[in-house]
Amino acid sequence: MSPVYCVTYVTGLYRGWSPTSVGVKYRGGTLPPSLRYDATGCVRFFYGIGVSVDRVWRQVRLVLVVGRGVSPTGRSGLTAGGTLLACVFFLFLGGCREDVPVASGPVYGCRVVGRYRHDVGAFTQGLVFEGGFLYEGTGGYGYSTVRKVGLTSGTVVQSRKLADEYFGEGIAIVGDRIVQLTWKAGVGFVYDKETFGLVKEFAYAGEGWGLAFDGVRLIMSDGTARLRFLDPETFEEIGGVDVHDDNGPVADLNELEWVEGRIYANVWPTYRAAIIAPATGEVVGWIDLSGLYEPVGFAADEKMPNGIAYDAEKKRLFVTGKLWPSVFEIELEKAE
Ligand SMILES: [Ca+2]
Repeated sequence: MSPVYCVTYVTGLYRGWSPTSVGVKYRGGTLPPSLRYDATGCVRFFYGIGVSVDRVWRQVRLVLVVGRGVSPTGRSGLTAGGTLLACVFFLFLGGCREDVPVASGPVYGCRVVGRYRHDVGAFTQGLVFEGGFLYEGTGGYGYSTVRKVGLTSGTVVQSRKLADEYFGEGIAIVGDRIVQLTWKAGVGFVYDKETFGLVKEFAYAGEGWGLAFDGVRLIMSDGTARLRFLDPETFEEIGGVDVHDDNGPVADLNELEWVEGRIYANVWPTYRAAIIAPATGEVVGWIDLSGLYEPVGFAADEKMPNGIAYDAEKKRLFVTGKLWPSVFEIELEKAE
């Protein structure tokens, strides 16, 4: 069969795993100009190199697409039934942003002092440590969970799946409850920490990204340079701070952690975490997390670290990433 050259739209394949639209251009066949594949869409075989336009992340990517399917009618080409086995390899990932320019504050390196197993199916969007366990919020439409994980075993000892329409984001522990944001739904969830039973829902404006608790207030990021403070009982907005360094606003603040009076924030999509003074929003330092782990085959904007948890009792700092196989315990080193 002739090679099929695909121009693809791969929205959601690597962030949310939602059904993927694929536009196909091909040689000499009778296939329709596009197909939508999920569990039912199928071609018998195709491969190609195409451009993936990611409208969610506003990026353009060059991708190699390889697919093989089984036609229930025996016809070649696209069929309504059958199965599709497709692999999408991200060869070149364009449109990525430059790393955040750093002009203010010291830059800390990090030294790995521990490594623990992490579920490679966990698209980490929130990470908290308490009582020997990591609590994790994971994302992806149809895959989002809140879970409790043994640190040393990596075993998921408790888990609750979100409804398919929710993309789970940051989590925080407030007393005997776990609070979880969702990305675009404007809905947050409050669970009983012991039973994972749903206690209540709450609403907020805009997107939900990261979440942390400073002992008094919830701190919430939404992809901008603004951190909002929420009342942990009513979830009303009670303040906020604009995060900035010498270059101006520092946007795309993602997963958050409260560490000894500072807010640590993964900055998406970079290898750096900002250390933020909560009263002023000033970035007082950066953590260089590059080199911890380099996933192969991940979208360039999804392979960075995301997930910081702090063990306040033993003063241990844990970092992982979306779908990473490990959680790293790190110590900061003054690098510059
Ligand atoms: Ca965290």
